[in-house]
Amino acid sequence: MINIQSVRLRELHLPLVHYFETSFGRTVNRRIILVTVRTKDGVGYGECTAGEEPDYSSETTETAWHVLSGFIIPRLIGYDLEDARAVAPVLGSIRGHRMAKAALETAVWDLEARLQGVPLGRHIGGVRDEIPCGVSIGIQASLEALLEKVRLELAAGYRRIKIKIKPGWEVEPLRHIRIEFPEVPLMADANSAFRLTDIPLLKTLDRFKLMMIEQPLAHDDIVDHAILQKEIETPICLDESIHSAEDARKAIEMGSCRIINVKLGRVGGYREALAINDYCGRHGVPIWCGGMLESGVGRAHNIAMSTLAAFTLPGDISASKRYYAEDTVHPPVTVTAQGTIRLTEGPGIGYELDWNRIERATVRIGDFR
Ligand code: OSB
Ligand code: MG
Repeated sequence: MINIQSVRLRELHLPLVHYFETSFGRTVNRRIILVTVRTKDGVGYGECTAGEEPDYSSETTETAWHVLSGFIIPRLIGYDLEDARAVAPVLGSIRGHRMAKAALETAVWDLEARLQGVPLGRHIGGVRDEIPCGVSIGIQASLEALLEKVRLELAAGYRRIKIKIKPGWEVEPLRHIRIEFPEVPLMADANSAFRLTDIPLLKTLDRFKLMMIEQPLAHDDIVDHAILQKEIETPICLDESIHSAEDARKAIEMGSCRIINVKLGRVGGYREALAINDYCGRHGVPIWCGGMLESGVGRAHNIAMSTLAAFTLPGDISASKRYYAEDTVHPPVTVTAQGTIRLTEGPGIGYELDWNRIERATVRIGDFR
C-alpha cells in the first residue's frame, strides 16, 4: 500500500548548452518541474516534460503547475494506493494534461522501486541492462554546421542520427549527410511541418533510405498519415499523435505508421507506456524512447523505460553534457564509446540528485500535504 503524505514541486530554470531548434521554434532555457513524493517510509522523484510554450503539445510548464497543484496532487494525497500502477486510474477522470500526470506517476514508480530496493528498469519488467542511444540534431544555421554536428556525434559513438526538418530544410540537409555518410542509420523528424499536398516532396525523401520519418503531418492526425504511408516507402513513425495504447492500436490498424516514438510525459506515465510496450511487442511494431530535453531525473526515467522489450530501436537519449553544463543528477548521464548507456545498479532511477545544483536552479517551490 502506498499512501502519499506530501508532495513538493520545484520549478527549475536550466539553460541549455546550445539552443535547440525545431520546425516550431527555438528553446534556449528550460523551465522544468521537479516532483518529490513522500510516504512515511520512502521518497520518489519525477520530472515534468512540458515545454515552455504550447507548441509541441498544448501543455506548458505553467499549465502543468496549475493542474498538478490544483487537481492531481489533492486527489492523491492521503489516498490508499494499492501500488504505483494504481495512480493512473485515480487520475483518469482528469482529461488530458498527461505530462502533468506523468510527472507525479513516474515519481510514485520511482518510490515503489526504491522501497523494494531494485532498479526501476527491472521493477517495470525491463529486459536490458544497456540501451542503444541516438541523437536528435536541431535545425542548424548552415549545412556545414549540420555536417560538423553529425561528424562529432558519430565520432562520440552514437548509433543513429536524427535531424529536425521543416519545409525548405529537408532535401539538401539529408542529401549532404548521405554524400558523406551513405550507410549511417539516419532519420528525420518534421514535428508536423508538412501537409498532404507535400506528398511529391516527401516521396523524394525515399531515396535517402531513412530508418523512418517522424510525424510529418498534423499533430493530431492519424488519417492523412495512413494516406501518406501508402505513397512513400520510408516508414512513418508517429510521435505527437500517440497519447495512449488505444491511439497506438488505431494508428497501427489504420496503417498510419510502422514505428512509434514513446514519451513518458506524452502518454501520461509508465502504466500507459507499459501498455504500448505490450501492444507493440505482440504486433511486432518497433518502438523507441523519445526525448523532451529532459534534465537528469527525466533522462533517468527514459533510460528505465528503454529497458522494456519492445524498445528495440535507439532512443533520443543522450549524455547530460549535450544539453546541460551541470545536470540535476550526479554522476551525470554518460554514453559509452559504443553509443550505449549502461543501467546503474542503484534502486529506483539509479542516479543521485544533485541538491546543490537543484537549489541554485530553483525559482519556486510548492509544498502540499
Ligand atoms: O519531437 O522528438 C521531438 C525535443 C523537444 C520537443 C519535441 C522533440 C524534441 C526532440 C529532442 O527531438 C529529443 C531530445 O531530448 O534529445
Ligand atoms: Mg518528435
